[in-house]
Amino acid sequence: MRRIVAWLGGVVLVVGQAAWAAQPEFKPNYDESKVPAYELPDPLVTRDGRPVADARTWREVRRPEILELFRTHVYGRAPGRPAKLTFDVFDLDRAVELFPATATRPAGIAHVTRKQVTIRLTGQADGPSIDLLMYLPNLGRPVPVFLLLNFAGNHAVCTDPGIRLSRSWMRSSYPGVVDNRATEASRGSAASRFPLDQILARGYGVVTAYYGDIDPDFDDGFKNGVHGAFDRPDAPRPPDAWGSIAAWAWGLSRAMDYLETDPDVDSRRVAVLGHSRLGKTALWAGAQDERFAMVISNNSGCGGAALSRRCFGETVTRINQHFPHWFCENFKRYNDRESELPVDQHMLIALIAPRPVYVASAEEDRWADPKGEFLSARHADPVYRLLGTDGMAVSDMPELGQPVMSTIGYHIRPGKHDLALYDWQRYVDFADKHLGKR
Ligand code: GTR
Repeated sequence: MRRIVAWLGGVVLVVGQAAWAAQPEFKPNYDESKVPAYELPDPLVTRDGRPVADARTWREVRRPEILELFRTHVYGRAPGRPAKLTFDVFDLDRAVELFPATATRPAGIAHVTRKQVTIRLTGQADGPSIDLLMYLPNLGRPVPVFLLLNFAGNHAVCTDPGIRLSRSWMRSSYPGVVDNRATEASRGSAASRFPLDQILARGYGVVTAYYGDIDPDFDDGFKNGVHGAFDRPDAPRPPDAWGSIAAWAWGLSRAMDYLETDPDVDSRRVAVLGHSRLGKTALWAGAQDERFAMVISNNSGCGGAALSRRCFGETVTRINQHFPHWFCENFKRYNDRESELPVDQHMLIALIAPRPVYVASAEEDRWADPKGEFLSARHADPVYRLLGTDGMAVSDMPELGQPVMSTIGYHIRPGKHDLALYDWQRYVDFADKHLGKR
């Protein structure tokens, strides 16, 4: 674990695992004229220089090649589906009164289904597990859902006392968290990010899990969480071993393993979504796991939708220094050498093609580089078009509050880094358009 120990005239001294290192204080660039000139790797040219001119070459050669590059150089390599995965539905209530009826609310939405499921990753009661919380509209048929990890525990998404209080490690700075454990006082603390009534009234379910169930978000040398359970303790950690983002993404695939078994869910219409570091996670999960029919990145920034080569706001160096556990060790080779990366983040978006993908930015979230987020969506367009979709309908960044709803969707809204009601409303519009007819 690195710790800041002293400031000396703009130089931060940090204690690393083995040695002292001096790093200059990080000053983000927010000046468009100082963005370095850069050339992006072409998603439609193979590593050995062959053009990719048809869907088959994309599918059989270039897509696997790009996936492998992201595994090796950026996020690291996760194991597959564990052999002994089990699902325990420990709560099912088909008449939860989350939303008392009002004159304006559509009939039938007052009572919804709440379901909670423990996914045991090693099949053993004392092994790592993920608790899923599900709210589903009672429509008498399997419903499409939004699947997202949350930052503060399932019990934080609304005040429903039926939600199991998380027992996992949690950041003590969160409301109602004491000594890194949730208390009753933390119920509903993240409700603004979960406008459940609006989403369910439009016919979609919400499925969520606490990301710390999968891997606690601090640098512990990969001892806790799923790394501790699935890595070989005796072998040295390879430079392409999975970091925390890869672990969280892997956890989303395990949630999908469960959803495929649930008759209340239309598992062919699952949109995976995430905010910020969990937006990076949703993109990587959706890129790898084609069971996700739609992928949504909310303010995901560096290592998510934003192009690394622009070095605007948060950079590869800064993210690797500040969050040394998020990516694989190899990614650190590209600190201040973004131009040497064999990929950039437009290729992550391209891996999702031809499935609908939506990238969203916030005007004041300059740290995440809104323009870089737009551009990577834009530069995935040739792959989407090669695969027969309309790609991204615009070439220039749209104005605030002017959502683009082509197969590659995008918006930038006024305001701060957050998952806001406006964002959710656009995601439901996008799902109506692109998932509705399946
Ligand atoms: C920041 C980090 C971003 C973003 C954000 C979040 O500190 O620099 O990359 O992930 O956290 O997840 O809220």
